[in-house]
Amino acid sequence: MSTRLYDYAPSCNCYKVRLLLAQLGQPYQRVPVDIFNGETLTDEFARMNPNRTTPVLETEDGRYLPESNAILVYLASGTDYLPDEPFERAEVVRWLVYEQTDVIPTVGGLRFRLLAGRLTPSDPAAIHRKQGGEEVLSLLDRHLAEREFFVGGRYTIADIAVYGYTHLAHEAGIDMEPYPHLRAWLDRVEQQPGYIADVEPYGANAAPGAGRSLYD
Ligand SMILES: N[C@@H](CCC(=O)N[C@@H](CS)C(=O)NCC(=O)O)C(=O)O
Repeated sequence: MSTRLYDYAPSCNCYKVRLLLAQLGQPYQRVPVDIFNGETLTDEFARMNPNRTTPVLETEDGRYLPESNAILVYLASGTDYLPDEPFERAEVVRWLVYEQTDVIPTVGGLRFRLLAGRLTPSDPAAIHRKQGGEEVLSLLDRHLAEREFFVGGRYTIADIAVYGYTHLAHEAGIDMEPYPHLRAWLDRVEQQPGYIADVEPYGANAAPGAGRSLYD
């Protein structure tokens, strides 16, 4: 059996996994899941991931692994994308956690809600998420002022995880001009061997009330 990725093309959480798989040169079967067509709400999907989110990786031996950053750790183990040295490895985990707790709710959550017509830029909830996003991008910019990459001076899954949503922060209406170190790092990531950029636009069924998903 080949590795399978249960995947929603407009999701940057799914993109992070596609990016690493491309950079590893690892063959896999991509299984599209239309999350706004109720496809994560089935019993079959819940058996793979009771939390009903994409991405989910199905390993060659038939095990299911949800959570994008857990999938990055699994795929990167034993490669240059995940350091062996305990402190560096822990620093990678630090950024994987920060990406989930701080980058996604602000930059990622705002991008989705604006592009899918669930918020307008002047909504208080959008303004709140935008302020949070700007604080997050400032912190990332300060970290990168003295470093080429997030951990250990080289490209790792910490960079892949943070890149996922930050490279599309402009789609959340965030001006990237104040973050020169972050912009230089985005360019460095885009120069890495095997780099791909294949996030697709949200479909019409992502609009409120247009489809069936966890968000409706
Ligand atoms: N912490 C999870 C978040 C995954 C997540 O929220 N996925 C969204 C797409 S970005 C999803 O599949 N939602 C399912 C639905 O709305 O039905 C991860 O990093 O994998």
